[in-house]
Amino acid sequence: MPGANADQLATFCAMCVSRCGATATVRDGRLIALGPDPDHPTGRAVCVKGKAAPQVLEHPDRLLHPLRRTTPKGSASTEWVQISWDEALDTIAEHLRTIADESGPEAVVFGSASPSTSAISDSADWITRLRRAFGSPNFTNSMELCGWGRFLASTYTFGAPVPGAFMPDLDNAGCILFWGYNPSVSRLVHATATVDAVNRGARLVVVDPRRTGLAGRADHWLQVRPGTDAALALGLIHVMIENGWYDEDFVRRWTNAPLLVRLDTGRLLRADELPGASARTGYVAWDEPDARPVAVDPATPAYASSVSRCAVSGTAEVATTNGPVTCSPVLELLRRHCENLTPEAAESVTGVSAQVLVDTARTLWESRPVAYYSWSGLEQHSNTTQMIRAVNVLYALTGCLDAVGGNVLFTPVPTNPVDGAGLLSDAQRARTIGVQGRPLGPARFEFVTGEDLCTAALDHEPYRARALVNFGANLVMAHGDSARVRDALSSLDFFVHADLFMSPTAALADIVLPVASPFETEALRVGFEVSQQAQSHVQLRRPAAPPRGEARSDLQIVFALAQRLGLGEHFWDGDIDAAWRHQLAPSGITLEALREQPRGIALDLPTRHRKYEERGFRTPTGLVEIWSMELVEHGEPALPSFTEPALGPRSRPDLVRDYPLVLTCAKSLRFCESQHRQVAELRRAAPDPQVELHPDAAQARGITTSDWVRISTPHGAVRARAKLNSSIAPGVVCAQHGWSQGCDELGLPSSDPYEQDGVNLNLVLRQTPSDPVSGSSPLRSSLCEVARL
Ligand SMILES: Nc1nc2c(c(=O)[nH]1)N[C@H]1C(S)=C(S)[C@@H](COP(=O)(O)OP(=O)(O)OC[C@H]3O[C@@H](n4cnc5c(=O)[nH]c(N)nc54)[C@H](O)[C@@H]3O)O[C@H]1N2
Ligand SMILES: Nc1nc2c(c(=O)[nH]1)N[C@H]1C(S)=C(S)[C@@H](COP(=O)(O)OP(=O)(O)OC[C@H]3O[C@@H](n4cnc5c(=O)[nH]c(N)nc54)[C@H](O)[C@@H]3O)O[C@H]1N2
Ligand code: SF4
Ligand SMILES: [Mo]
Repeated sequence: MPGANADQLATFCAMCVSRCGATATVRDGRLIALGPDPDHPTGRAVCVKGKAAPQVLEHPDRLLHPLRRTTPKGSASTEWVQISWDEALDTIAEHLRTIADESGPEAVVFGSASPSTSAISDSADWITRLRRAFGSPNFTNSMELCGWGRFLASTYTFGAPVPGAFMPDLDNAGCILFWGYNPSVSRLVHATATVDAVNRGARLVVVDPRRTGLAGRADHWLQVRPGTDAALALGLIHVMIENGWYDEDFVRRWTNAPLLVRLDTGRLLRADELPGASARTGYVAWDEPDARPVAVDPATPAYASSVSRCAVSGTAEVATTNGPVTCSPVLELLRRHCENLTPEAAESVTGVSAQVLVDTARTLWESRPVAYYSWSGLEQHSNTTQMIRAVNVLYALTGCLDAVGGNVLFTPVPTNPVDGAGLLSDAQRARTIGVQGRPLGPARFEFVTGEDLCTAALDHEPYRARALVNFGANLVMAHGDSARVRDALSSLDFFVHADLFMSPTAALADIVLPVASPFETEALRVGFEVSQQAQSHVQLRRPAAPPRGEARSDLQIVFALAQRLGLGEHFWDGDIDAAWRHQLAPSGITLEALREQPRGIALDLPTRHRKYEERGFRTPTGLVEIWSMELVEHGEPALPSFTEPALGPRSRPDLVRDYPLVLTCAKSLRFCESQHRQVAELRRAAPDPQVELHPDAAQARGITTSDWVRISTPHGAVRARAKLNSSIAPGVVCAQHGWSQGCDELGLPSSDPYEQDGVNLNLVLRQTPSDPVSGSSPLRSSLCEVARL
């Protein structure tokens, strides 16, 4: 019990993407407990990790002072000496300036932990601002593993991040579709809202190789073979088109379905290719009543009435300035593209029964509006971009985007952007590492993949990455081939790492900075994302306890570093309050008001739906791009396409004899990614890494529950404990990444992340063969064998 003299402080937990509204119990300057705050829009519950926040904060392993390495990298043991903040900041600034002078600011890569697994969301925009003010286009934060599909890949279909920014309107959905997403583990606030929705009668569809969490409550659980999700989506699209289970008005008016494609070039036929029409803009469709091609321009008011008469099926010969060409509307080509993926054919590829597939397509149609979310299950594959495109096109057919109960861009609180978009020149942006190899990939948006970071550091391609300024990211544990990541980080001239704990990545740094826990710092949160109510909420989180040792918030570090680098003019000369005032100005909410109301202030913002009706979609055609010209221009398929996962049983039959099982992975309930294993309260119930496998697969190998087993891939072997799960297919196993930390209180030693037969899964996975568009790594469908130890 909190006991006497305890104060209750309204706050929110920033430890993961859920960002749960919470009540902190504080006594004698210590955080004693964290509980839910039901009056907060995300405050219905806190999870085990949130409840253990005091133990994370007060853990004896917290970093308390800035440290400088005294032993060379690569030596048997690493030693550190405590230094002052002044010395740390001066040393950092001096190294960064020297490297920028010698090699250009792009030689300095910035990095951070993912905002979904850490409190970096408090300061992410400011870290980006610092990077841009410094002049570097290079930022690494696992974008290709965590956010590509939700945010950036979807821009090639919708011109906007769906479902990353267009969030599922769970309160009003008729049908909720979770595809490779398990919010019961990963985003508590979505899990509670989904249970409410199901209780009020919403239908639920879950696509997951395991029957986890909410799948147990689903109307349809689609047990997909890992990495074959694109085939499943195309199979669903097949059924939807064949049965007319799609929103014809939306598809005609707001997707490029009626536009004609030249079958000879695979390009959309342009209006200026029609004879005698050199000045015309736009594209061409086939007017059905008049049986002739017509120029149509999605940017004009006449477009809607023209395309309402136009064909979305068939083939026609069209006279162009270069002679006749055979053309078909996009929807016809999509239909043909999916023709062979009958429910039965899709079943043979994906393992999802034909009947379940048809029933699911019917539910999606009959229970609209559909709200969906996809996440890690679709992110970490060699064919991620096509998978995402397939699900995006499927979603487009429902016509539910930005509709009540669909995926909605909730109205944000108006603020001044602070990520410094204008501070980086186009010339510098063009230097992003990886942009030449994958021009449509994360590098286009200033994100450097793990693979490209290693190549730049080790092989100096496209140029040498010489320094890393890293806020948290545990790169060694996050990426496939941990040993290569270690070698890459060790090869840097200078590496500064800011963290709460010494991680395997931090251990490779030259300087380590102690970061304050989110419960020890002030942070401004504008919008809690998941609903209009949540998105209207602004909160200035107050510290529940003073920072331990000399720890500082990431924000304070960013502002201090900016001063030392001579960039103070972009950082209000180090005055964080002034910066926040600038950010908040358009909202009308003052810092003083927020400080007085720790639970936060909600604006009364109306939700506006179907905003595309005002300004179209931000794609090249202004329409939802079922047919993507941008992808075609870069040699990628115009329609979403299925390819077998590169390390799967059908692509690599040569490996199947020794590695007959498909290996995927999933997050742990009690830990975020590579963190939190040092906390006894969390570790006690999950002391060892697990691998889930079907009882038949276990029996065939003489494995019983809780046995230690060896997971072997072509790259080595790691250990885990067997967990029998009859809801996973017999040929599939699901492991956990992120294990290396010890827990002194429980007498559990830490484990060397580079040691064979250790517990770091990513040691035996690889960053390649990666997705051709994004560079996403095949962490979720590769081959393995499991044997009893
Ligand atoms: N095999 C496999 N690999 C994966 C994944 C997978 O599912 N399977 N998932 C991938 C995904 S989705 C992601 S996001 C990455 C995760 O990789 P990371 O983004 O590196 O996340 P974590 O492993 O949680 O490590 C976060 C680090 O940041 C520190 N930290 C926590 N809070 C803060 C803070 O507020 N400030 C600072 N400065 N530091 C902080 C922690 O102590 C820890 O050292 O891993 C990826 N790797
Ligand atoms: N407790 C906890 N919460 C977290 C995190 C954490 O580590 N722990 N990490 C945070 C971060 S960084 C992220 S990115 C999010 C991720 O949140 P989620 O995406 O929910 O994370 P996972 O559980 O890794 O993956 C979701 C599901 O994908 C399934 N899956 C695996 N392979 C495939 C496949 O090939 N196809 C399909 N369709 N599904 C597949 C898994 O069985 C799993 O149930 O969670 C955030 N929240
Ligand atoms: S789900 Fe848990 S760790 Fe994540 S914000 Fe909520 S309480 Fe914190
Ligand atoms: Mo993530």
